[in-house]
Amino acid sequence: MGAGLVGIVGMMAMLVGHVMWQGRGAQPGVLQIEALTLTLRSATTEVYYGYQVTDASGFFTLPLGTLLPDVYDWRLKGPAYLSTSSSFALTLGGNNVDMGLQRAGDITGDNVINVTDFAFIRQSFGQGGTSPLASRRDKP
Ligand SMILES: [Ca+2]
Repeated sequence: MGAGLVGIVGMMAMLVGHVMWQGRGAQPGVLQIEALTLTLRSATTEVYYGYQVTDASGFFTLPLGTLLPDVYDWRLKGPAYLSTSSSFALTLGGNNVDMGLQRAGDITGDNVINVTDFAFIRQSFGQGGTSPLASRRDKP
């Protein structure tokens, strides 16, 4: 590997995202550790990054490989949360993007909170911390 290529590899882009999971307590806190999926899309490129995990402070770090500097739309979805989206200008090196509050309540994962989600939450009411997602897994 030539010295020039080493320099280019060293300048790959990295995304450091930050979110706040609604209803999961303050940061840092173990309840802020949660999975998410992320899609980045520019005018010419779309990349899906499945299953990233935030740390106790709501941060996740994602090496972006060969993505080139451009303006990218992002869409983030947690397992029981409404999706959020916005855009940022990607540069080589580190890119800090605050992706904000992730609103809870989408138990079914269809990106809508409605009576079906409420039915799953109702099944878990008073069960001492059992996740509504656990109730959902028991159903077809
Ligand atoms: Ca839903």
